[in-house]
Amino acid sequence: MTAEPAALLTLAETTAREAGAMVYQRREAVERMDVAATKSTPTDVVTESDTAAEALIRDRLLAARPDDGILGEEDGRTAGSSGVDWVVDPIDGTVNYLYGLPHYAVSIAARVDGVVVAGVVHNPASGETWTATAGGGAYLDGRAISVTGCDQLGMAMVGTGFGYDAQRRARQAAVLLELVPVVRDIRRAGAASLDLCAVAAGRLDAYYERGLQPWDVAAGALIAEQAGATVTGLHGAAPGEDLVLASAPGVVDELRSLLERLGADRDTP
Ligand code: LIP
Repeated sequence: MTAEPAALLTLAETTAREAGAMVYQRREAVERMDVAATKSTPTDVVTESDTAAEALIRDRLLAARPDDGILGEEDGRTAGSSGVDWVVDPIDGTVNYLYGLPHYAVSIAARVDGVVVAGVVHNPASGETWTATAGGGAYLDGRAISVTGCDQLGMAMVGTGFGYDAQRRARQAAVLLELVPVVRDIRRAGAASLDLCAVAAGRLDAYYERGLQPWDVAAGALIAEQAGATVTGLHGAAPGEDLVLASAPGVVDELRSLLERLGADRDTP
């Protein structure tokens, strides 16, 4: 069975739109969404929509490609034999979804031998869909997108996010305190995949966050990279749970150095 990025993207996008329509309809049907379970802390929630969406996504992907693997936020890892696996966040921005804030996304990435080659991030509330394939550029609703030309940190609009653990949040706030005076402004929108797409589309000049999981990042990082962003970690590390930084090239070095100096990839000073 083919592992062509374009074919993988078509399957991912069709699946993301179907799952997105379901979670959107479920949210719009109620005034208040129930919490079905919690994970790392009482504020780290799962709704029935998260689990239903991941079940639908798994069903569609494996019906089309039964030998593929899947790594999903809610149901973990399913091994495959094809060399292709899918990295799935059924609802990224779950707390936004819980509160009815229209800023959440279905994020699906395809990896071939562990390398992301296609990604889709779909916001069912806005209808916006970001896509990319490795080497094929990045698109918002089919229109090519690119990062900003920002080359002064003092003019940079920087996105970030916070973990669910109180000690980590205190540390993240301390880093933010140092950052606020030296950048244009800060945005905290609540969905990593959409923050990465915001960098890709020039709606942010940069975004950084500590504590993200592969399903938060896989599709959005490809989209950002294909739009011209540098996506990296600190101290020469690859982007990962320690820290993900996605930035317009003109400010990445200065911002990375500052985040390194502030210890943004640590939970202690
Ligand atoms: C969320 C991320 C967000 C982060 C939240 C949470 P979830 O993912 O997208 O950037 O700040 O703490 O991790 O839990 O909604 O899939």
